[in-house]
Amino acid sequence: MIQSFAAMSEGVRARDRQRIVVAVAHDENILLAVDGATRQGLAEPVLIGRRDRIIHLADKQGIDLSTSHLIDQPDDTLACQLAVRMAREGKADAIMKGLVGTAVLLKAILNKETGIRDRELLSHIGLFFISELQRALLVTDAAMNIAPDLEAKKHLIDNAVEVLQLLGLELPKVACVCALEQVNPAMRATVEAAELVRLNRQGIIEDCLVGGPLALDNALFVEAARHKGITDTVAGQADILLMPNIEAGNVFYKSLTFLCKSSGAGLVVGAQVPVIVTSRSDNHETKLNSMILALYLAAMRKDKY
Ligand code: COD
Repeated sequence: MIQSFAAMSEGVRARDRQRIVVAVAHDENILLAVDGATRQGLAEPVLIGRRDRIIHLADKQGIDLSTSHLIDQPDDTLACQLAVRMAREGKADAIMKGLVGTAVLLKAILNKETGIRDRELLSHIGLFFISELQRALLVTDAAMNIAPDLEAKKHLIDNAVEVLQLLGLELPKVACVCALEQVNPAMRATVEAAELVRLNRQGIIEDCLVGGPLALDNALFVEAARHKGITDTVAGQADILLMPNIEAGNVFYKSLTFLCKSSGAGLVVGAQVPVIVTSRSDNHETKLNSMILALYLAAMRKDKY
């Protein structure tokens, strides 16, 4: 399994330059992040948005746009639709959200006639390399599926497993994160966790080991699980944290990013190309990592399919 964003970046650089299309690109932070990726030889950017504003912001920051392709589209919704169309036509390998609400871009991606759905459900994954764990940790869903039911959770697991397999982990361990380790009918997440474990044992959820219900500490740390006498095969070894809902996923993602300063990336997966949906508050490193992860996954998918 690949062990860092630096290693992914090497992998991306070793291949033909891929295209990132930025929907609503007239934003200083986005242009700086894209410029970082371009200067590292990672991507060829297509910038869709207010052309005059993009040029003004680039001038202000000393950003060289000579290798970028600019498309003037002042309407945000149309800019998102164009980015999606480019991906559908094979003219873009990844999409990046610029100065536009996440839901506007996601709606363009989900559109039944003109969108780019690939798998049954699109979902958000956050990937972190955390030194205390000495392994990659994937968290889902922090930004797209608001209150996934059992069926949706099956798809969240499938999407997350595909990502870790593309990164080289054959049999990821999935922890269904809850507030405790026992099934409590008053806590829907614990009931669904037990059901997901059953579906995994029956072979309906494949290519991974599912455990739960597990509290966060027992999902991540062997010592914590041992201390409580938990025998779940995933306990202490989770590669994927399936969160009960978007609030839990989002709070955990942001705690890692802002409190722990972990090296992370965030993407929407399950579309024909990876979609980078970092928020304004994400730092430069998170934006760059997310581009690297998107391009690495796009390349691995091309090799696989
Ligand atoms: N994957 C595939 N299809 C989907 C998904 C999905 N994740 N979500 C909805 N669909 C399909 C539905 O089946 C339906 O056919 C169509 O899309 C419209 O469904 P709605 O009406 O439920 O969806 P929308 O368009 O109102 O909203 C979809 C969003 C993803 C925009 C919505 O779920 C949302 O706003 N999510 C939170 C996004 C957000 O604000 N994130 C920022 C927080 S960090």
